[in-house]
Amino acid sequence: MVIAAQENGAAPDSARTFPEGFLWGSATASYQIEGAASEDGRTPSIWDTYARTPGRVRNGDTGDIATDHYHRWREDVALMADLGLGAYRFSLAWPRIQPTGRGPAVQKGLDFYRRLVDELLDKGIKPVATLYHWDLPQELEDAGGWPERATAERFAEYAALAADALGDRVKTWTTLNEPWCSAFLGYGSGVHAPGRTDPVAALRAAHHLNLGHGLAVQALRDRIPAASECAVTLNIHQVRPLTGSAADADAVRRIDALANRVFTGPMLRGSYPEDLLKDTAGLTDWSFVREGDLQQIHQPLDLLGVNYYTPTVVSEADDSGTHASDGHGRSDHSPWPGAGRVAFHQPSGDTTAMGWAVDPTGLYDVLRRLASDFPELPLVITENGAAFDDYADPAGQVNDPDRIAYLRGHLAAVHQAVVDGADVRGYFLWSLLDNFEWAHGYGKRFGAVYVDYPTGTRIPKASARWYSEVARTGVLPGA
Ligand code: IFM
Repeated sequence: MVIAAQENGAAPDSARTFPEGFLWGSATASYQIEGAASEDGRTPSIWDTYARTPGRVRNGDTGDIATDHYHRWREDVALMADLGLGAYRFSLAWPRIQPTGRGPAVQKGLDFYRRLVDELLDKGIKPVATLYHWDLPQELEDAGGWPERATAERFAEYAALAADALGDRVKTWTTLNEPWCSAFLGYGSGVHAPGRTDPVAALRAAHHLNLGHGLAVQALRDRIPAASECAVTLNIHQVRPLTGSAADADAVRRIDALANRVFTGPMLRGSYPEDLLKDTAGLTDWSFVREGDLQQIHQPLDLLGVNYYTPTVVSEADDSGTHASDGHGRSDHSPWPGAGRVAFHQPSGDTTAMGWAVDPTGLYDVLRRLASDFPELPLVITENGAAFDDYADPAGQVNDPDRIAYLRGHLAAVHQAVVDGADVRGYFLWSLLDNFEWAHGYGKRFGAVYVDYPTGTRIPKASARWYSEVARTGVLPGA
C-alpha cells in the first residue's frame, strides 16, 4: 500500500496523469433530485411512503420537490457541460415509467428521460443509466416487495421497457445501486424504506435483488446493441479488524460475507459463499433459492460499479454487539442478520458531516482486492464524495476546501490503484447537486453544486471548479 502520503485526505505531492479515455463524471439518483412526485402519472415509491411517515426522515423532509430537477434538467445538463464533465450517471424512477410496477410504460415518463439523454448527448456527455436506485413502486412493496420472487420478475419487465425506450441512446447500464442498502437497511435495520425489521426478509430480499439483477441483465442484452455495456453498482465495504486477533479476523469474515460476498458470490462467481450459508443457518435454510436461480444471476458483466465512502472497522463483541456505530443509521435492529457478536468502531482521524472517517486507503484496498479477485472485470467508481456543512457566503460563493481535500486524496488512491494494476475506467463524483440524503433529508450536502432549496438556485462550489479542471485535463494536480 503506497499511498500513505495521501492518507486521511492529505495532498499528493506530484501531479498524476490518468489513462487516456478515463471517464470523468458525476452521479445522482431520481428520488434524491427529481421532485415532481405526482406529475405525469408518477405514483408513490417506497421512499415517498417512508418519507411521509412521521419520524422516519429528519425534519419531515420528502422528495416531493427535491432539487426540482424534473423541471430544471436542461439547466443541470448545462452545468455539467460548463464543468466539462464527460459522463453523467443518473437513475430512472421506476414509478415514473411503470407506476404500478406492472404493465405498459407511461410515455410521459419515458419522454422525460429521452429528453434528458438527448440533451446529454448533444452536449457530448455520456449517459450512464441506473435502473434501480431504491424507488420501488409502492404497489410492489404492498405485494411483498423484494423479499418476494415476483418483484425480481417485475424488475426484469421494467428493465425491458427501459431498454426498448432508451437502448438506442444509452450505451452503459447499471442494474441496481447498492443492493446491500435495499436489502439490509430496507428490510433489516429499517433505517431505509420500506422500513421493515425482519432479518429473514432481508436475506430473502438480497437473493431476489440478485435474481432481479440477473434477469434484468438478460432483458437488457436481448434489446441493447451488442457493444453496449451492462454493470451493477455495489457499495463494497472495506472491512478491517480492530486488532490482529483471530476473533476480530472472524468478525471481518462475517461482515464481509453479508456486505460484499452475498452479492459478488452469486453475481460474479455463480454461488453463495458457504460461510454465509452457515452463519445464517439459524435464520433460514435459503430454500427460497430455487434451482436455476444461480445461473440466472451469474451473467457476464462489462463493468463493475464501485461506490466507496469510508472503511468499516469491526471486532468480536463481548455481548450481542452494538450496531449503532456502523455508520448506517441508528436502529435497535441489526442490518447484519446472522453476523453474531460484532462491534463496529469509528476509525480515527477526520470525518465528514456524515461522521464517516476520511480514509482513501480504503478505496485503494477495495480496488486492489476487486482487481485481484475478478481480474477480467473492469471497474468504474460509480460514487465517491463527501458531505460537509456548506453554506453560501455573503458574496454568494461556496468554499469547500474539505471536499477538495477529500476528492484529492481519493483520486490519488484511484490513480495509485491504476498504477498498481487495477483496470479502473472512470470516476463519478457523488453528487452533482446537493440533494435529499435519504433519512438525513436535506441536512447533508454532498453536491459539487450547492442548491439553495427555497429558490432552487444552483451555485457551483469551489470543489466543482477544482474537479472541472481535473476532468478537463485528466491530471490530478500536485499539492
Ligand atoms: O446519497 C447516497 C446515494 O444515494 C447512495 N450511495 C451513498 C450516497 C451517500 O450516502
